[in-house]
Amino acid sequence: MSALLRLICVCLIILSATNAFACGHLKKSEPRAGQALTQSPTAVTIWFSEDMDEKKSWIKVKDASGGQINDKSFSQNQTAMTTKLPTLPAGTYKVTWQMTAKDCGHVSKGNFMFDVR
Ligand SMILES: [Cu+2]
Repeated sequence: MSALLRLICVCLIILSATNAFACGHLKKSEPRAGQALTQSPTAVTIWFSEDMDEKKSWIKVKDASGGQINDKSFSQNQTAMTTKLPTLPAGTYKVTWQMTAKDCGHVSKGNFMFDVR
């Protein structure tokens, strides 16, 4: 392989890795990660940096015992995922999400907690 070809090859690998990393990251959430609320939130919303593929994106909210307590629904513009919640008793809750970017199909995932006091 010539030096030039090798260089192009390395560049492509770096570019694709950077793209994968940049795709569909969480911009903000409501409640925020680690937030302690004095009242039960009515919903959890996560805003993403890109449009998502609805069929391959999801959000789950679980209580301390691991029981899932939410349904899934999406906003219209597809960069935000909102799920409605029933009235939550005091406790710690874990939000787990997966987001598949519509344009490139890259999958991002993450989780965060919030408290109701
Ligand atoms: Cu991507």
